[in-house]
Amino acid sequence: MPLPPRRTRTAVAALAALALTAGCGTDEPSTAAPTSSTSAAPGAPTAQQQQATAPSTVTVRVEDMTFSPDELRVQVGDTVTWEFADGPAHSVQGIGDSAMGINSPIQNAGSWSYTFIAPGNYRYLCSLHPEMRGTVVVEE
Ligand SMILES: [Cu+2]
Repeated sequence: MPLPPRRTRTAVAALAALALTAGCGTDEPSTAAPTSSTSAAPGAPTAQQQQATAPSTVTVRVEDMTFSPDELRVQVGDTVTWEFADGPAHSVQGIGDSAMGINSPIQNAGSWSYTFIAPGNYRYLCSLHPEMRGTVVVEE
């Protein structure tokens, strides 16, 4: 007895509306239009997009018991790759809540990458050698 038939009717109506909307969209040749308009007309209101540079990758060498460079500046969206090339094994371990995602395995060869998606100052150390420290400054 608890289920009123009204709910079902509403759901059916919503589904029908969705189907109608989808039908409208597929009728128009809308797939070709946006592609040609964006490539043909580099419009004026895209100043913010033009300012943003393409994401890049910056490399930090892990050797001689140091991170080199031990401080670097990147933009939001950039990736930092740590290249491990030392006898002893090291890790990259973020310091503090905002750097929790920086957490590489312990390794003495190969590389590990992290993409920074929020601005801020990220400090990190090697969990095996806490005197090994570095900073990544991520700018908007
Ligand atoms: Cu280390």
